[in-house]
Amino acid sequence: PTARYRKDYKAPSFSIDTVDLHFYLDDTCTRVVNTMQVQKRDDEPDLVLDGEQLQLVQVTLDDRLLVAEQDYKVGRKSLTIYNVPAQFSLTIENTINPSANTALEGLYKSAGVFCSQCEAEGFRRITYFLDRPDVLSVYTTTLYVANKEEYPHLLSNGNKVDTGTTAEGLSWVRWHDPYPKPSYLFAVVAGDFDLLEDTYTTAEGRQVLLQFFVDKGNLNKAYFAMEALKNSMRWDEQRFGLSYDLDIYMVVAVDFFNMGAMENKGLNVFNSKFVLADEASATDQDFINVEAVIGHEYFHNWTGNRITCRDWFQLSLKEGLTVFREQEFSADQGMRAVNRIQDVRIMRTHQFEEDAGPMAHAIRPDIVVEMNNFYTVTIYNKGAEVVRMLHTLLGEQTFQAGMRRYIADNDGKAATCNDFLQAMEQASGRNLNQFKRWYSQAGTPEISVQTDYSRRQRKLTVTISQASDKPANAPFHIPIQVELLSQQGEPLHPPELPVNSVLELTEPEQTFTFTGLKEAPVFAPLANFSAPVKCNDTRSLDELITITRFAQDAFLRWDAVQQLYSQAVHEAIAQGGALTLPNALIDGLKASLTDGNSDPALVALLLQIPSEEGVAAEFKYVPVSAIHRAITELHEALARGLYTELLQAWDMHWPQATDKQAAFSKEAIAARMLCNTCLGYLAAMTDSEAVHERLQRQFAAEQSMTLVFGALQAAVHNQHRLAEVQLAQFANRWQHDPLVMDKWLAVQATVRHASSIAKVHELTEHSAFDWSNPNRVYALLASFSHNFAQLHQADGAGYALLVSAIKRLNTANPQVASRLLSPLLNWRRFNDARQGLLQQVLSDLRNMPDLAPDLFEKIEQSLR
Ligand code: HT7
Ligand code: ZN
Repeated sequence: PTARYRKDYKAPSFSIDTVDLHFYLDDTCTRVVNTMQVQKRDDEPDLVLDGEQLQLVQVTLDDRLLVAEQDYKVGRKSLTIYNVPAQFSLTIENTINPSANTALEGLYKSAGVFCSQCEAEGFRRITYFLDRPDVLSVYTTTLYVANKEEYPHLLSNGNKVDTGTTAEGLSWVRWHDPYPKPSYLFAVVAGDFDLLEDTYTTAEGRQVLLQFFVDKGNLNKAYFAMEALKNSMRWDEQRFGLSYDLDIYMVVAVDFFNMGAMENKGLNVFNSKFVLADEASATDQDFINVEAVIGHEYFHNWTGNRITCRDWFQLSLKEGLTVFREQEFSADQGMRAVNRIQDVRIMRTHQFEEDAGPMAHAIRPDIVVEMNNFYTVTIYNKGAEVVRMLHTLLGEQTFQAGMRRYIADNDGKAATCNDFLQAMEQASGRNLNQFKRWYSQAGTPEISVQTDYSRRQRKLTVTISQASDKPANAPFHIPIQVELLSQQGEPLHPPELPVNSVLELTEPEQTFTFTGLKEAPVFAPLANFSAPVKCNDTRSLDELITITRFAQDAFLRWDAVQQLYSQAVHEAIAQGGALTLPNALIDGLKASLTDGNSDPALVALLLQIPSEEGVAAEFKYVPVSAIHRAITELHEALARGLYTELLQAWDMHWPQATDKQAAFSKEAIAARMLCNTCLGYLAAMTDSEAVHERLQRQFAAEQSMTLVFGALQAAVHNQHRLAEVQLAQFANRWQHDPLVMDKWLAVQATVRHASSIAKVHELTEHSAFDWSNPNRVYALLASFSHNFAQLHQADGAGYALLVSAIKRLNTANPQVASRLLSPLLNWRRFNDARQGLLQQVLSDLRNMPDLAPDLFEKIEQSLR
């Protein structure tokens, strides 16, 4: 495998203006006939097309059948046509084997359905092409099948323009997409589905037909996704002024899919877990995820499809911006603070970890071996944080003006991150030169804050400095939104505090002064997590308690409690002794639990302690067992210390949690969050009859998977005596539903106990598990890979388990194998024994014959 560099970008030597594709669908030998109108753009004599795993049949140029070796050459991953004219028509005929395609990239056949996945570089597994995002073409696609009954739905991008039957009796359907698009947005699907239809009229008056294609018998599980789609369409018109641009929008839900969903123009393909949901089988979080992913793919229609990426190094241009839009959509649906806190947790546990490891990359990377390895939390989530910082710096109005400018200047084009920044600069009149470093520098800056109050001058001096974990980094432009509180918790607005409360840190160290303060205030930086940075916290217990009680911003309140947990954990680890929690924290949590007026969702989040993985991310050298012990103690200390209040809160919120009239209200969702959180602690009190009774009652709440699964998880994770029987009952009830059984697999893989390794082994043999389905593999093995202390067991048993799965998937599905590998890469952060074990397993993997490039790239980076 060879590396590609961003600096080497060269515009394509040819354009392909139209593509006329004919697919003669067959399980093992699908024939593809591809006619392209090609134009030369410079003086390059030969046309070199990408192609992988294709059987070439013949090539015709302007009606002349070309001769192999004389007119063209077939390489391992290319087709070169010699000495082409300035303008010509090229027809390529090739065959592919969809049934043998277990990598789920290109055209594959799984569970009776033909389905394609072309992003990032899958189109080259369908036909020879300039498979790069800056070649935009208008596609016409005709699908032929022998048996119409087996494949009543033949779908592709754009509008259906014709149907018919050939002289040989093949049924066909033709699609035409009028919008020029890159090959990665191309899609075909053929299968038998149930179809849910609706319409949406855009603000411009266009009537759009909305269609959801789902597995037979699942229609009633598609209504929520349909509503989510209509909500997304309306929201994008209202908040961004963007309307849909075709007369039809199709979504197909399939069970075999490597990622969440794919935004193919007019024909989204979704992993069924992000479409299918009903109350009995899906949790509230599943519903929230469906809404978010439906929104995300829809929003790509503008940010990704109408304006696409010039090259794959610019991936965050579409993904970071679209995640930002998706996050804002979800927030505007009503639980802004809860969403924000959850997004921050993802950043801190996963993105900070990636940025500190061997695969660290900037949101616009400079070097890539396997593009599939770059669909990362950095490109997506940190990319969204960078867009959010721009939003914070410019404000909603100016940001939207920048968006309008970006769209006006780049519609129908393949753009770069710099094009986006330029539009923002032009709309705001601001110089974003320093801000641009967020695009080119990897790593997580750490800010340190020092305050100095002068009573005589009534003045607060705040010195903020920034340091980077990557020594070569130049200082970042960091927006720091702050709150100033009096000792009694009142908000303070000294004249020097900008109206938007955002301080801009641009130097390695900067001083800010605030006057007119008659007592020392509490200074709370990073409200709303205004920048993806770490904060070296030296605040006193009293200050943190003041913030937890009085800060206006919910994130700040939550974060202060997280600080208190973190301090307790770090002290216990440092001293090797028992973990103790400040009384003020316990008292505050008791008050929140029993206060009928506080938002139960936020109370639930306050009670969410850091994960082992999250704590590990705070250490340069990770003390695995000590972290495991401290987190166990923290969980038990809260369970014991809050026992009465947890029971009281569960009882107080149970009626709302089970209110059938308001099942989907924010209030009911919040109540269920808190009931589940309470039970998650209470189940640690294994001798309590009161807990036993509530665990049973909640597990029996059959109408709500949120409650049933919440009870199951509480019992299983706390190894409560009800666990085995509940697991058996659950499996018995849901064995026919693979998406629900994924939860059953995942909950067992995440038990924080040594037995989980044997359990996962055992479950790989269970009928609910299937090595060929990514959802099953993620549910069992990816879940296990985040069970931190078990993965890193001192004897290496956790590594062995994961590595045998990776070996098995290396050739079958490299994308999935590569995702499982990530938690093993950062071996330098562990003790000598673990370092040895990890280096050994990584070298074993490296020596495998046919090592996939996806794995090669990560292993090389890790061992270098
Ligand atoms: N743009 C898509 C990214 C993607 C993908 C999706 C499904 C299977 C393989 C894939 N490779 C890349 C999804 C998105 O961000 O919306
Ligand atoms: Zn996306």
